[in-house]
Formats: sequence, C-alpha cells, structure tokens
Amino acid sequence: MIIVTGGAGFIGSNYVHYLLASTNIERIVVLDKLTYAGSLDNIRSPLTNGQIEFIQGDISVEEDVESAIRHCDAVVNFAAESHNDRALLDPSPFIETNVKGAGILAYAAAQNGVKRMVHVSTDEVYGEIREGSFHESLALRPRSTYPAAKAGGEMMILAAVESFGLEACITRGVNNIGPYQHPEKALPLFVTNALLDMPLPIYGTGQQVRDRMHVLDHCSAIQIALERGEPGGLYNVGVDNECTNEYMVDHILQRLNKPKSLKRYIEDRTGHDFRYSVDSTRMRELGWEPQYDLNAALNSSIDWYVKNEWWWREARSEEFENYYKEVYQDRLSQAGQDHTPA
Ligand code: NAD
Ligand code: TDX
Repeated sequence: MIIVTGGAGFIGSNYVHYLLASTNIERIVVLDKLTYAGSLDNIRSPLTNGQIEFIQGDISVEEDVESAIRHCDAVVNFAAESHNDRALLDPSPFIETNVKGAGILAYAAAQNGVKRMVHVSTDEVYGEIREGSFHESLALRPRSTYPAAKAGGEMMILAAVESFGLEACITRGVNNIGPYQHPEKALPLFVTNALLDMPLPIYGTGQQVRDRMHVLDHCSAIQIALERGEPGGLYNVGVDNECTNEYMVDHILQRLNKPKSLKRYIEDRTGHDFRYSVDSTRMRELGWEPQYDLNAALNSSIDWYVKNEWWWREARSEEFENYYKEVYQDRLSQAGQDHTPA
C-alpha cells in the first residue's frame, strides 16, 4: 500500500494517474486536506472506478496522519502550500504544512515502519543562480517564504532519517507544467487568460528563466527515487528545457492564435528569483531519462487546457477570482505593453 499525500493537487494527481498506468501497486491511498489547490476533479475517474481510496486529512495533524499511515509500505509526500505569490500574502499555512506537516509525517512514517518514502521538494531551496547549475552538495540559500519553508521541511525529513532510520530520500524538481495545474501558476494562468481574451500579466521584464519540465517526467523521476533512491539521498530533477517567461508567453499566444497586444508588463514579484537551474546527473545515474523537450512540454500542456475547459472553468472559482483581484488588479491598471511597467 502506498500513501500519496497531496494527491488531489497538480503533481500528486498526475502521479496517481502515472502509478495506475505504469505500475502494479495494489493499493493507492490519497491523503489530502483539499485546500483551495486540491480538487477531487483531478482524480475523478480512478475514484469513481474504485482504483484508489481517498482520505481527507491534514499532514500537520497527528491523528489524521497516524490513522492513515498504519499498514502502509510507502509514502510519497506532495502535500504543501506551493505558490510563491500566496506566501507573500500569508506565510502561516506555508510554515504549518511545509515545515510542521513534513515533520509530523516523517515521524509517523518512521514510527509505523514505513519502508520507503520520497519527500518532493523544489529547486527553489538553493536560491537563484545567474549562470551554471546547482549541485546537491551546495548549501541551501532560499530567498523567500515558500522555499524557506520547503527547506525547513527537508530538514525534518533528514532528521527522521538520522534519528529513526527512516528510508526517505528527497527530490528537488524544477518548474512543472502539464494537466491539472492550478490557474494561479504561470502557464495555466497565461493560457486560460488568453483563451478568455484577458491580459497576460508578465512580472518585471519577463526575462526571468525557468526550466520547464513536463509533470510526467517529474512523476517518473519520483518513482525511480522511490524504488532506488538512497536513504537520506538528495536528487535534483531538471530537464534542460530553459526559457524566459516572455518566450513562454509568446509561444502560448502563437499556439492559440491570440494577439501579442494581450501582453502586459506589470510590477515585479517581491524577491523574484531570476533563474533556477539544477545538475541532475545523480538522478540520471539512477536510470531516469526525461521524455519531453521544451516544445513538447509546452504544446501538450497548452493543448490540455484547450481541450479541458470544464476543468479550468471550475478551478477559476470565486476563491480564485478574489485572489486574482488582490494580486493583479492594481498592478494591471498600471501596466505597460513594453518591458517597462508603467
Ligand atoms: P499544489 O498546490 O497543486 O497541490 C498541493 C496539494 O497538497 C493540494 O491537493 C492540497 O490540497 C494539498 N495540501 C496542502 N496542504 C495540505 C496539508 N496540510 N495536508 C494534506 N494535504 C495538503 O502543488 P503542486 O504544484 O502539485 O506541488 C506538489 C509538491 O511538489 C509540493 O510539495 C511542491 O513544493 C513540489 N514542487 C512543485 C513544483 C511545481 O512546479 N509545481 C516543482 C517542484 C516541486
Ligand atoms: O502572473 C504571473 N506572471 C509571471 O510573470 C505568474 C503567476 C508568474 N510569473 C513568472 C514568475 C516566475 O518567474 O513566471 C514564472 C513561473 O511562476 P510560477 O508558476 O508562480 O512558478 P515559480 O514561482 O517559478 O515556482 C514554481 O516552481 C517551483 C512552483 O510554483 C513551485 O511550487 C515550485 O517549487
């Protein structure tokens, strides 16, 4: 039996679909709090077909974790607050879930004899890098609340490895794109705004760089880490699909046949990391090989939102619209159509 925490969110739900399609694991249990970011729509068909079980619960609440984790062989932890812009509005849930939750989960896993665990972390824990790539041996220098809390969570996992012999490893993935990503994140926000003929809000100059990994490549890496990762091992997961935010926006507009006049350059995100890049040699040495190059990752992701309007209309809920107004309304009203925000 495997527990997938945060399995109703973006990457967790893709991992559930990946497990069902690519492995013979007999029992899959999703434990998810169903915050604004989680939705049973993301795992609707396996739930309806009885292929998975769902427990609504919070990884930072001991009783929720204890009752779910008994008789479990493996845990993959996706549960987190994951959006940088929300961390700027309210850090509390980030500290609660990403640090305390990771600690409670790791302790419960160790006490209940869980055999294997992967804790899904992020490239952002290293901080930004203008040139070259981060290696796992480097010190963590997170520059804002979300990655700082993720770094804290990693320490909780490593403490349980040392203190209790928990067989857990940690993956540090780059930016994911693909199906079921909440529309607060850049690619689904840009695609769905374009489909709605709304402006696309680009932070600062749009020259920031991200390595865009298709979520299924991330899922295959996590599975390999679960099967072959060393206890206490750290594994960068990157794909060399670097591009600027502006390149991604232009690509989206072109694919959707929408005008460049939808682009808006708005006031930058506070503490915006300019570039992330990781050296994934260690992950590749475990036998991992990503399948999607940049164009394939972008195009298949864009096309999914075009085909699944029902999904993103649901995700662009009242909660989302309130959040959108809070983060974007003033900045958009002062926006420019060239690289200099008005
Ligand atoms: P997401 O926000 O889409 O999903 C998070 C899920 O966790 C949601 O279903 C939510 O309901 C659930 N959750 C939140 N708090 C919880 C709690 N206390 N207890 C139980 N469930 C809770 O996030 P995502 O983009 O799918 O990211 C998943 C994981 O991967 C996160 O740990 C994130 O840090 C990491 N990660 C994400 C990316 C990326 O590009 N999205 C890249 C690298 C690593
Ligand atoms: O409206 C926007 N305009 C914009 O220019 C948004 C939402 C984003 N951006 C920029 C900021 C980033 O440079 O696009 C880039 C990507 O932004 P996000 O999708 O918010 O991702 P990022 O902040 O890079 O973090 C993501 O990758 C690492 C995930 O959200 C994290 O969970 C993951 O750990």
